[in-house]
Amino acid sequence: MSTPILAASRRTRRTPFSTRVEAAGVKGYTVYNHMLLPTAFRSVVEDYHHLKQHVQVWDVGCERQVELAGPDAARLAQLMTPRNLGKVVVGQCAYVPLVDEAGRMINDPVLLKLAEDRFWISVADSDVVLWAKGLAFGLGLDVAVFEPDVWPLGIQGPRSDDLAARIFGEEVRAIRFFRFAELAFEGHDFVVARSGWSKQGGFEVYVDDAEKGQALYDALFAAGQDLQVHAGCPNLIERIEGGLYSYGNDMTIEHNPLECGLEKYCRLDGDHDFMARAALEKIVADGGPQRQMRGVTFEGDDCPACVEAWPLLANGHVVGSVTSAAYSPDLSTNIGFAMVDRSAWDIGREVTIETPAGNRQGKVAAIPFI
Ligand code: THG
Repeated sequence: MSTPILAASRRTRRTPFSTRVEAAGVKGYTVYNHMLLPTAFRSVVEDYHHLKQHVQVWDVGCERQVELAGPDAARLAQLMTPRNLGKVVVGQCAYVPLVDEAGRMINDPVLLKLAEDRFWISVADSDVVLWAKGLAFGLGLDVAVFEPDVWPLGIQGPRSDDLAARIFGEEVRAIRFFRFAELAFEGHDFVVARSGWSKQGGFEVYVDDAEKGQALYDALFAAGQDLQVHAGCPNLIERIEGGLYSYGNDMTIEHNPLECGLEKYCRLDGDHDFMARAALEKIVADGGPQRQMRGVTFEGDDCPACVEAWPLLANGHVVGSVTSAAYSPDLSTNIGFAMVDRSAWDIGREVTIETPAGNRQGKVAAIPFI
């Protein structure tokens, strides 16, 4: 059987960094927000060890921004999420489930409050800009909704503070988790946030000028030689260990945020006005979610990639499905995420997973694994 290739075209949009990523030896791409996202450089396992020890520069330009600007920007942002945005201040990021009127997950972005009347919604893989434009028009809101040319560039790993300080100065170290500051590099101000899709620490630079961003990319590599800086990307193993969910893989529009373990970001108290309120209140009144995201650990050889959900069984009955999985070198076991029915979701419950490489015995586990 031959491995099919994914053909590129204008629709699989490149980023200002794609040429550099290819020069660094990218081994594969996936498509995210109609844009290229690297999946491995040396190998997923080598990248994993390197990410946990050193520092990597990530082309996450596919984390597109949906900008809301104007007098009704704050009102529209709040309508889209059950998280109470009332306490979010300018200069702050917030992880916000976006949920529709039926309680369905639309996306799980990071929101940046740039000004009282201006936000960036840094989206996962679904077309939030179209939904937001429809809401703004349908409700007659006074707000501009568009996708600006902004490409996040990640600096991730335990040495990311040291590398970022060489480029942006020592003040970058003072940025707190999920806060951002505007810092200059070669005379251009970049939004620099302490955030990113790994648990190894780091920053995301919101590049709003392609040429300046390319100069920044090159400077990071030049400055980080002795730190063993390497091109990297979100790592499948590390993100499962750390409990970072992937919209489209682990959760979709078929799920509500309470099933996804995102209740911490859903406030039903408070008087903030969001469109999913009645739907989420009904789920709670009816006894809460009937299935929920869990970890699973399972034995056997390194598991194959989970490109289709795998059935999860308890006592011979299907009680859920595994949506992401990988072998964890640091935990010496296979780990994954699964949506599991209430009847089998207790931690430690013995389960069977039907992988394409055969059935595996495993256990329901808590998230995060590390
Ligand atoms: N950075 C930016 N945009 C993004 C992502 C990102 N868009 C797509 C995707 N990632 C969105 N998903 C997530 C999921 C988790 C987190 C960030 C984005 C995350 N969560 C923190 C954690 O789990 O530790 C919790 C944050 C909090 O409690 O507020 O960082 O990575 N720009």
